[in-house]
Amino acid sequence: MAPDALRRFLETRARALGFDALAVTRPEAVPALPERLAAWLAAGHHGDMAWMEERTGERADPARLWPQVRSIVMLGANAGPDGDPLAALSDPSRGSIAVYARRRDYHDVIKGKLKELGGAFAAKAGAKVKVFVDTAPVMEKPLAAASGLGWQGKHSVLVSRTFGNWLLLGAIYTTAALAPDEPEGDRCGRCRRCLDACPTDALPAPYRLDARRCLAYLTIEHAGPIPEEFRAPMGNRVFGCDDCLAVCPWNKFASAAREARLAAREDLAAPPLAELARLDDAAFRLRFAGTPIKRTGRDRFLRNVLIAIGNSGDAALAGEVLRLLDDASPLVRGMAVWALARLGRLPPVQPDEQDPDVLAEWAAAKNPGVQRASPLAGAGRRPA
Ligand code: B12
Ligand code: SF4
Ligand code: SF4
Repeated sequence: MAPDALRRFLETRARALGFDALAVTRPEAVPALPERLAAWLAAGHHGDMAWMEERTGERADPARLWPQVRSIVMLGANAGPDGDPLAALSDPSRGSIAVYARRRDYHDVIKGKLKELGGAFAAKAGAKVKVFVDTAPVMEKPLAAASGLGWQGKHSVLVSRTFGNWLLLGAIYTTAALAPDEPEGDRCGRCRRCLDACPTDALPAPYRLDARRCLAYLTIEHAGPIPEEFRAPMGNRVFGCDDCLAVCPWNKFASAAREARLAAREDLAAPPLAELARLDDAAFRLRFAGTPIKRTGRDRFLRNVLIAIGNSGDAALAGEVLRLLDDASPLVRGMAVWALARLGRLPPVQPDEQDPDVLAEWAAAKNPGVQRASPLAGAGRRPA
């Protein structure tokens, strides 16, 4: 089949499968990637995402991941919100969940579609394909930018002129030779709204994200207690963060997700914190089945919920927290101590606690004047 006809075939199939954007690039399109990834890792900006340190050669160079790859088809699925994505932040009695997580897990949805598209394309083109979404050692944003799907904004996320900040990405590597599209130029100009909107100064400079300070990382990827300096700025964000995305002026052309399987679940827009604090393991799995939230596990999620309750200023929520002082998870017990202290409801008697991290929370709660050493003191802060 002629390359033009193959391209048309891809576009038609992709659209029918629910993808909203498609463009093609070459594996060697971004020669600066190994250097940029190495600099990010050397600065420690990946925090404890040790998996980012593995297979860096393959991540930064598609031809090392798969020597036969000749073209890369980048795909975008619009997951745009149908209202103000930050609305939940103004109600401290409720949890705020990132837009991408208020729906079915995009990994499952997009992976299925990519396999179907890739399979049909392979058969038509007589070529081989490999499909990736998120978890493989592939740098999806710079490849998408090179293909012209958008550009990497100063917050590092891909911004599209049509879909704003809300495209989720997937990639098809193929042995077929397809004509590459033109990259999209950077349209950020002098704007710096995303840098200024970040509640934790996680963007120390344009195009540089220090994940250790990012609430998306701290609430989703980070396994242990959240360092104290980030707990108050977290507000009621219980899973992920959209602040830098939501303030971008390019969202003015964005629309709500059209693909039914990526439609937002109403009950995940702003769930009451009191309800979330009552989730045991089984109830957590039932409530978040099929969503990205399920993957953090109940204990990490409750950690976030307790911080949000501590920040709510609502002493009526203290009863929900008191029960959790003897939860089986030290992570949950520790944040229960912090939340109660912040609400001014810490009981005078400390339970028979043995865990060193929880004991440290008790000590800090009883001696609020004593400054705790931050594992990140000064890390990635924007110069004043
Ligand atoms: C690790 C990861 C995270 C980490 C680190 C984020 C990061 N910025 O790297 C954490 C957990 C913090 C995270 C958060 C989020 N993530 Co994430 N994440 C990834 C993942 C798995 C890898 C990203 C990566 O390679 N990082 C390494 C760094 C070095 O690469 P980079 O960000 O492209 O960095 C570039 C800049 O530093 C740039 N650079 C350096 N200097 C200069 C100078 C100039 C002038 C320029 C132009 C560039 C430049 O060069 C680097 C390479 O291009 C991708 C999926 C994938 N496999 O690609 C999803 C992915 C990036 N995440 C995604 C999403 C949706 C999010 C969140 C919005 C989720 C949320 N709402 O909570 C937030 C956004 C936070 C933010 N501002 O980035 C989407 C983004 C979709 C899009 N439109 O871009 C992706 C692509 C997943 C997907 N398949 O859709 N994520
Ligand atoms: S908010 Fe401004 S600087 Fe940030 S990505 Fe959007 S246009 Fe670029
Ligand atoms: S996701 Fe939130 S915390 Fe992370 S860089 Fe964006 S605004 Fe900052």
